[in-house]
Amino acid sequence: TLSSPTRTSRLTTVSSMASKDEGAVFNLSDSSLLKILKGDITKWSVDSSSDAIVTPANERMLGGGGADGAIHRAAGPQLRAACYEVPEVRPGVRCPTGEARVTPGFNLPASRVIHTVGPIYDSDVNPQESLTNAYKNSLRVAKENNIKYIAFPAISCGIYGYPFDEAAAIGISTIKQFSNDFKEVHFVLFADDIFSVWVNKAKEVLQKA
Ligand code: AR6
Repeated sequence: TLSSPTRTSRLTTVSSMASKDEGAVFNLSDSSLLKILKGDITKWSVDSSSDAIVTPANERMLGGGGADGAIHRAAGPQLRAACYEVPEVRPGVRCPTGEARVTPGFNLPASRVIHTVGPIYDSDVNPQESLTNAYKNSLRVAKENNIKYIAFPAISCGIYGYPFDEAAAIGISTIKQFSNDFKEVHFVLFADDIFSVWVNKAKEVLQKA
């Protein structure tokens, strides 16, 4: 659950959702849930140490603005130092677009941070494929690290300019495809508009829990 002093985050099923509610739960498979929450991903925590948050990074992987900047600030300078240690695959590139890398979470409530790089919508040759790969590879790295609870932001939907509805379709359907290895996959979304797009897409693609 989210623990933020300034927000109340109540989970509810879609059937009883009212405007004051801030979360929705869906079945991904017989044994895994999707939770769509509104809030700040830097505050995300669950009652398990097999957990990770995903940061929407850039190829350099040394921090930036948006959610990635907030995650670096909350994790503390050790996160940047750990990123710096990730080997470059070519000059200035630690994590190519669509790939993922893992570090500890340091001062974050989450144990690990999975760094992934979504496409810049207007310049990527195949943004659909790159965004799908960012989700797939984040889940693959999570699985390799025995993570059972993972929280995603809306990758590429800020500075990188991906249209929300298309990004929600890719995010939710890719997660559904790879959900068997996880107990819960969460989306933690900052803004009302993105949150409603995601809940509506999940209603289209998934069964409510
Ligand atoms: N918690 C949850 N979501 C957030 C938070 C937060 N604390 N802060 C912002 N968002 P963006 P991108 C939302 O721009 O488009 C960075 O400079 C935000 O409203 O963070 O993938 C990186 O270093 C939006 O819906 O990521 C890269 O250079 C979503 O998170 C570049 O931005 C993603 O927006 C990546 O751009």
